[in-house]
Amino acid sequence: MSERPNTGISRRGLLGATAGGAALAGALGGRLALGTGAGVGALALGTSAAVAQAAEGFNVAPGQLDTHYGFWSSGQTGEMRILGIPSMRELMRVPVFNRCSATGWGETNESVRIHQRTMSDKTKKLLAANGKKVHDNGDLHHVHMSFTDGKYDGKYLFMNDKANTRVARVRADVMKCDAILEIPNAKAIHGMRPQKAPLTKYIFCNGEDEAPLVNDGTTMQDVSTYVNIFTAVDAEAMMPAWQVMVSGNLDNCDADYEGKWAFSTSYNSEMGMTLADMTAAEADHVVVFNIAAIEAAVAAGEGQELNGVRVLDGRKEANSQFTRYIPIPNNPHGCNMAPDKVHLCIGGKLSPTVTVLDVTRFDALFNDNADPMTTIVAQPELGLGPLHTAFDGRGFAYTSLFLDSQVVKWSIADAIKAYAGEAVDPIKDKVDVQYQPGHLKTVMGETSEAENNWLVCLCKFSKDRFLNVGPLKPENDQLIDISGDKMVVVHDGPNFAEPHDAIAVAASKVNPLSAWNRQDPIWAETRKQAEADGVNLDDWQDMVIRDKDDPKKVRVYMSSQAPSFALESFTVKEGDEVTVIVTNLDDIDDLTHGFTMGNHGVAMEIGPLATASVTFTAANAGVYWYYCQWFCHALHMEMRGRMFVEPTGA
Ligand code: CUK
Ligand code: CUA
Ligand code: CA
Repeated sequence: MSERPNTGISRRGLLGATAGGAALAGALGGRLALGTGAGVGALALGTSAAVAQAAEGFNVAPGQLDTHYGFWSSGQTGEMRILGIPSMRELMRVPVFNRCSATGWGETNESVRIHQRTMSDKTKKLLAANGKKVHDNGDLHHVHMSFTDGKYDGKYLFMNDKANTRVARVRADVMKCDAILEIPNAKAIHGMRPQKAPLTKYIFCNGEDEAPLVNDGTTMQDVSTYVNIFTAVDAEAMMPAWQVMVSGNLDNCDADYEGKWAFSTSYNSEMGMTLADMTAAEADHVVVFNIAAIEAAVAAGEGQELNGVRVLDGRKEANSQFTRYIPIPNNPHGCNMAPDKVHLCIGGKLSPTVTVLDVTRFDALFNDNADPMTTIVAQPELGLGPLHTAFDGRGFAYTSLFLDSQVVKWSIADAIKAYAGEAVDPIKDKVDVQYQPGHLKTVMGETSEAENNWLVCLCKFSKDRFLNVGPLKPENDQLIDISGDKMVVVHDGPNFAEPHDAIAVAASKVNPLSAWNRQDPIWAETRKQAEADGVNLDDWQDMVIRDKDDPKKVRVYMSSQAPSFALESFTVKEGDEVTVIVTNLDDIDDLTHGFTMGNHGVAMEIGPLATASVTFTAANAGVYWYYCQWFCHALHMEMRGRMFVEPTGA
């Protein structure tokens, strides 16, 4: 292990030097006492023997496999990443909201259809006006797996795009995105969680940004017309199921283990438009959504229909049975349901506390109009900038302290005792992390099957932890051994912009295919077109077809078997709209081909037994080589052919 300082010596100095630290410290406005610093140094130091022992467990030798999948968000990169845990090796990148040069995602017809399938007409028009097929950026903060009975079921992964108000689904059998939904009415989907029980019927989606409900420019200067929208998306159909207007904005969310509630934090209960206004109140709140009441109202046709979605009014003044508001200090952020199925932990961010809510008391909020404060069972003071909380299977919680650059381990039971007046310290350990942690995740910790082995801590700053690569530095995803009494940081993992969140899933829950099923629905439309053209995609066949109705359109069908394409060449005319459809007939493990058309900006992946297609406009007359860009065979370089583009009028 290197001798990087792991003590608190330079931590506060570094903190002051960061943009994030400075901004937050400023926002704090001296409201907080620095009460937690003193005991930290003694708690934080793991012995080097413990480090060595823990590091041993994290080492996955060549040829050995990780015990867990990690599914990582990538923030503004827009993709989902798969890492192995505990090795922290990156295993795969799955493009979702981004344009991918390797796979052609965002450009292949299959991916463009997935992007466009559920877009509103207005969005399509906007995109057409921009001359763009899809938004090819995204800000992917949260990845979560589908549940059955509070456990991961290995079926889907869901993720948000804060930048373009979207949610997407990745099929866990092939690890490809199969649906992207742009959510109407809401703005900036941030917090996003699948329903945990009885199964994932809904994806709960927080709208973070306020806007007029009918956002057509007529009232945009009048903040009193702004609302925030909570959306439930039907997880199978990937269409909006219903929406609820709320007071205040929405940040992070989670759901309970009975399927009764969803809950969301709000940092802007003030409905402020400036930093000063957004931090003005001493307390903001958590909104509790009553799913049965909402479903009944939707079935009864209450509320209004807007852009194809039923919208109910759950704002405070509406006094509905849809929502309740629980006061939480102060600009809260994280929202994490414990695997004990009872306790919901809310990170205070500007407050040094985590507020613990007992969700079994939520019935009384709706049935008896109970005082919301009666649901609060603990409020331990843990340190500065508590953001997110993770859980193990032993009743311990682990909270990231952004400003302190630490993870604090605490006992939920002891925090409850302390809140009731007993003289117990809920804090069991603190460890320094490098630096400024956001989300942190235990293995299976957001399910009822939480494990006690690893904690992944996603740090926003890496600063001096890696070789300097210029002004833009990687983030630092750290692996922490939590199996003993003391937490031990055992691995630093540089990662590109910008993982916010991750989940860790036992390998036994995830069983992807090694080759595609030839009938896969992703290329169903391509298959339909092939049938209409009289082409059998399942054969070693090649065909060039000029569309009968639109003679500018040419479809080129070819299969591939290492090391050749069925077509050595094909001929089109200048300006033709050319669609190349390639089927990979190789079913050998890991035998992916590619199709790159020279000087046309076109490249795509064709996995074993997959069909993929891409459409482009043939450039000026001449010969253009296409080639397979995925190294597939000793004669891979020879896997190429020519496109002859004839001059117009030839
Ligand atoms: S948020 Cu980024 S650290 Cu988008 Cu879940 Cu808290
Ligand atoms: Cu096929 Cu390289
Ligand atoms: Ca606030």
